Amino acid sequence: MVHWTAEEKQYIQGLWSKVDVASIGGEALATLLFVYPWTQRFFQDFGNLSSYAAISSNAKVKAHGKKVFNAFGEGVKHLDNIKETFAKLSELHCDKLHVDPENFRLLGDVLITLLAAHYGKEFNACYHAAFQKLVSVVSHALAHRYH
Ligand code: HEG
Repeated sequence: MVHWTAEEKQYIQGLWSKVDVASIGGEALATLLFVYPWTQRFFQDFGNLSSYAAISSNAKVKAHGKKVFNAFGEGVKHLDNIKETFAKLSELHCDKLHVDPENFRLLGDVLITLLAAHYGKEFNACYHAAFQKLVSVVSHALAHRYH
């Protein structure tokens, strides 16, 4: 099981409590779809994804980004239980959706970039390391069905 120090928990849960999940979630998914356009293949029924303007104003992208990062927030709440928290979602993404687990890592990196952009100096090396560990553990849990 992953061990979290009290400081890591504080960095992660403290910062996440301030995050506007709908906003950063929509932004993160939009960035993923724009910067790594091959990820668009999972969202072919989302309509117009032809430019950054189209992607970032797309209501389906916003709604899905919010959904994804609300689920991510469950992981933040249950740091000592991440594998179990994402067990059902791992089944969905691996068995049904066949999402390449590399994409979880990419989305995690996008999230960290956005947190750094939003929180500036507050998102220092300690926050960065704690969130890097978190996105890695969440990606691993989501990919668990592939292992
Ligand atoms: Mg996934 C559905 C969470 C990364 C593609 N994703 C979902 C759902 C959740 C979720 C909560 C809805 C499940 C349901 O309807 O029961 N996704 C989730 C997390 C993360 C993630 C927590 C990573 C942090 N997802 C992810 C990535 C891709 C992807 C990287 C593809 C690039 N997700 C995906 C697709 C669906 C979901 C295609 C189904 C969308 C639909 O309902 O049409």
